[in-house]
Amino acid sequence: MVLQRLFRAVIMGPPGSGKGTVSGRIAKTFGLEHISSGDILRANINAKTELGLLMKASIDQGQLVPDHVISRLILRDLKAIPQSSWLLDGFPRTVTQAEALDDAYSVDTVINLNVPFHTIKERLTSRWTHLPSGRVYNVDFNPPKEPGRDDVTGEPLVQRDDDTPETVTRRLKAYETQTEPVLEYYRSKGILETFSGTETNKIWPHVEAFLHKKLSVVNKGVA
Ligand code: G5P
Ligand code: MG
Repeated sequence: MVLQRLFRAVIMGPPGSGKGTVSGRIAKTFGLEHISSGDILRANINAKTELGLLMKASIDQGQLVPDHVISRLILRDLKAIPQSSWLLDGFPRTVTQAEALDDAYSVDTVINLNVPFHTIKERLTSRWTHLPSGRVYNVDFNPPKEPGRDDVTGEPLVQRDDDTPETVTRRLKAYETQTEPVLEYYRSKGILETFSGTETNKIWPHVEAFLHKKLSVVNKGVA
């Protein structure tokens, strides 16, 4: 679908709910630029930047990094792509971050993946990630063509340091206390759309149909 005006979306959901997986499909189908705060932070850790080294301990322990750090990072990246339609994955994660985003941009829609916590815990311990691209695999759900290697580059896959059972529990707790209030924030603005289920392949057709409808309205508004 060719967009006639810029479209700005956010995808939310607990750790492991499939934000990265669904974002990849949205980016491919609708041409939105996928910006993942977690991928950006991990790229900094991998490149051993000052910021990456400072944030690594919090991330490995399943805690959120400070609002001002992540807001500055993401808003700077968005400023660099003024002519792109985008999908933010993992940001905002607190009401303070949502307010910082609102001050700079008007968000068209927020997709919320509502997946039960017990489903998530199993997934994360069998996730493999290609760090440079953020592509994710799962031993059962979407295994790589060659074990341990990224399908596109052939480079090695790694397990994230924060995917241990203890850290996953802490990440889910942080989600409940700090991120769930953001759902209410967007619900009260009338732009939250929730998709519930336990399987990405069953959730995806609903997300796709919703975005087709939403984007055709956006395009009509311009025509
Ligand atoms: P991230 O990187 O944003 P999380 O914790 O929000 O991390 P995560 O873990 O990346 O989210 P996801 O993107 O929601 O999960 O899920 P995914 O990767 O697509 O899917 C998870 C696994 O399940 C994969 O292996 C996938 O293949 C598999 N899968 C998908 N669907 C199915 C299915 O239907 N069935 C099965 N069996 N498997 C499936 O943030 C990381 C850290 O960075 C910091 C924080 O410390 C955070 O903990 N951070 C921030 N801190 C403050 N503010 C922010 N805005 C921050 N952003 C990041
Ligand atoms: Mg992710």
